[in-house]
Amino acid sequence: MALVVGAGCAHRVPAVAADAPAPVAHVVPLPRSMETRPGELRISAAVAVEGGSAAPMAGRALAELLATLHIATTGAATPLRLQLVDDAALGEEGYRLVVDDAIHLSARTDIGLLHAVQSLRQLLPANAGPEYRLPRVAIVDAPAYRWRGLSLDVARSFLPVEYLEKHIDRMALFKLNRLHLHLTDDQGWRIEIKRHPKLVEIGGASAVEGGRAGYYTQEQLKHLVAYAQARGVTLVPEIDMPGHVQAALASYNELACNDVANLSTYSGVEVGFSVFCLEKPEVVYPFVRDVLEEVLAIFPSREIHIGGDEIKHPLYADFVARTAAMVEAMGRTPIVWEEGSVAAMKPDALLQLWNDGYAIDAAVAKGHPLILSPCSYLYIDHGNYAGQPGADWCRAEGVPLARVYGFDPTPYRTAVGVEAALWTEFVHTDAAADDHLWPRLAAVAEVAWSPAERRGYAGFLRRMGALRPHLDALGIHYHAEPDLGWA
Ligand code: TNX
Repeated sequence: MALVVGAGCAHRVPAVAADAPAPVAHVVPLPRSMETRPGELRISAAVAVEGGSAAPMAGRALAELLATLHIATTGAATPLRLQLVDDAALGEEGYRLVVDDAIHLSARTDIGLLHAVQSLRQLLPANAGPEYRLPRVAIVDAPAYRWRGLSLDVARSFLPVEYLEKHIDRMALFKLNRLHLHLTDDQGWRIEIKRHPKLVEIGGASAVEGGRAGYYTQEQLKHLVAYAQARGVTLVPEIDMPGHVQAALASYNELACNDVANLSTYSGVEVGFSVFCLEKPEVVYPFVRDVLEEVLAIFPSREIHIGGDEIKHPLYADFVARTAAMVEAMGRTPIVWEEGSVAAMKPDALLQLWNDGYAIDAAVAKGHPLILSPCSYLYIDHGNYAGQPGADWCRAEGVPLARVYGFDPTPYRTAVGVEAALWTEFVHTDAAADDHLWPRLAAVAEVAWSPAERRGYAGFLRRMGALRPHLDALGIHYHAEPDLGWA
């Protein structure tokens, strides 16, 4: 098979002059090692793909890349080889990408090759042209952390399936691999539960003031799971319990204690006022079991988030312990927000850190792996700059790009990774979500992927600046970041 640069591209750019300087390699997140050699590889006619069929995810991503650039697969061609190799040094997700007189991608796994394709995509222009010039490079790359994610609050304000699909593609370009969906909260319940249909009939119809209501059917979520899986992204569902449950209480009043609940839906922005009636275990636990069974049947993720934040209740630790044990008994691993460290859980249960000042020693002593989301670095519901309307409770100066980039996960020895969070009390449209997510999420990707000792903000800005056309090609309404000269 060979690829030919397709005809019919509407906006052809003139071919590059023979004496033009060699192209520069711009890759975000920064690879573990990258050697640049003199010269370039010009692809003026075609590339011939070998080995794509052994790696379905990488093969699909490559086919999509070539289609975007109008590169076909017939005719005389530059070889492009995908190869699965048994090289333990690369680990699960690592890869090599070499450009000499051909393009060589190799990895131990399909995921590794997929990452190689994403790097290749960044080395190439974002848009179709008459020919392509690749820098001659030798990249050897592997992630620092296995968990590189974003928590997206679709409960306060709903985000449609089409947005999530686009968002998954964007995450994949930066090798982010966990999309944590915060599916339930006081203001909305977004996941269809067939045994309890009122959750979406009532809870799905509410939202934060000014936000969007709505919910996902199980069919839609299964589709999304498969869509993400094909792109190397795992969807991690969160059912936030036993607090943050007003939407559930409004749907099924019996989940509340008679004397404490205000049983209407809620559209304010307060937290910490709602809780399941933990004094009625015969009502609460069968409900929790039903919900988890349906959630687990949709989401194959090994890790399942059960919430556990911002609630004070004498039976709180007991609830978290029982619910975590239920998840374990179902063959999965629970994740709980940091407050859950008071509960007796198996050591493999993950804790998600979110308060900067949280004392983690006790959690670490119990052996719980950590997902790092310290709010003053990674809460990107906070402004791109001081004074941007929205959340500012954690850091009055906002969480600008430089601040996100400055997060150093290395002191947290038991961390499995890094996850930014976009809460949506004040983020109500696709464009507003984009504005908060980009370019900050690219910095999150680099913090989670690249070795801390190799990173540097100036270099990040240079590489990220060069990738602006890639963000444009993906239709992202990113923030006009002054540090990147985009303002
Ligand atoms: C804290 S972080 C919350 C969320 C809010 C967010 C607003 C966490 C586990 N809980 O309920 O949306 O702050 O920034």
